[in-house]
Amino acid sequence: MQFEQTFINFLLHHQEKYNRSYHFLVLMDAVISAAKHIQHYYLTGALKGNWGLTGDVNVQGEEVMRMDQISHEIVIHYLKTSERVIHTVSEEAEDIIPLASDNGRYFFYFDPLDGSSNVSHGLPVGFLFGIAKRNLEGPEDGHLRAGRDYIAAGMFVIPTGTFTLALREAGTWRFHIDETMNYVKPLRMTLPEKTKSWELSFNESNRHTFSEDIQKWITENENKYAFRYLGALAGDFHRLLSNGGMFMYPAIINHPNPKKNRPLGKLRLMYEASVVAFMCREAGGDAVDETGTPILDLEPAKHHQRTALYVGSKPLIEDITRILRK
Ligand code: FDP
Repeated sequence: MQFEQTFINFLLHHQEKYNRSYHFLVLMDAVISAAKHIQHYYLTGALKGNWGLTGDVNVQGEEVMRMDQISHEIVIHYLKTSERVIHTVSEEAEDIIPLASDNGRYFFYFDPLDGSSNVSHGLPVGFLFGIAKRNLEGPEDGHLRAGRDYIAAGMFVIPTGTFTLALREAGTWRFHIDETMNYVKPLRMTLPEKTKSWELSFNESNRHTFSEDIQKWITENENKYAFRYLGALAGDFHRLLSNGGMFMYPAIINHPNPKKNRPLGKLRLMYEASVVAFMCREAGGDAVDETGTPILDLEPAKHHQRTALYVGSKPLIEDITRILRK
């Protein structure tokens, strides 16, 4: 028989080694429980009718999917029972949700089920989250944290059973779900330096809506790398962490219908871009926005703020940053 180290055992040792409190363990136990529940509902979704729409439209004007709603409720339930979260931001809720406002220790920013175009097909989607800690030295004002202040960020790729967690200054680690529904076998992820496996990932159908400089960069570089696009950030970023290269969701500024321009890009700063930027930095990579500013330095003014995103291997991010800062 072969046994692998479990995620909780890995984390216990991590907390012990760095002389950290048990509070983070309590929170991560809640996160794992939530992910397993989402996984279950997603796997049985086709049979139970969970892959469809609720009939409601959310604040962003998008049709709400049953799985979005179920996943949001699951995560909120477990965050509440952890009693460790001061407030949380969910992609599925218009307002910031206060939880353990007085005694909480963390801020939790999440997208419970990212990659909606994959849901009705049962293809990979993601549960992404970023965690920041309250000010322990003085009064806490509850301001929204920039990615550089996260202490951890992670993602579950559902239903593939993979979980990746980055811990501040302690690396990015990947786990796989086993037959007992435990996440096991920590593997440290480092972006490969060799360019042979690098891939480019972006929505090709948007290409002519990008800035001229970005279009030119793509034309000059596309033949050097393979091209992959799943349409769900967690899945695309999962490949990137193993193979290297760059995922991008640039600003849309040249759409033939100007009403469809998205000068701030599409992805959300707090629970999408900062999450993958944090994981990428811990794996040796980098991430910038449309102005070439590091994603992790962006201070959120609003909790659902959008940003353009270029994330991946350092040499490619440095190259694209030169173009973006021109
Ligand atoms: P989706 O809107 O399908 O939920 O969160 C936004 C996101 O998914 C990302 O997961 C994904 O990378 C991107 O949008 C896909 O957008 P396009 O369909 O415009 O390519």
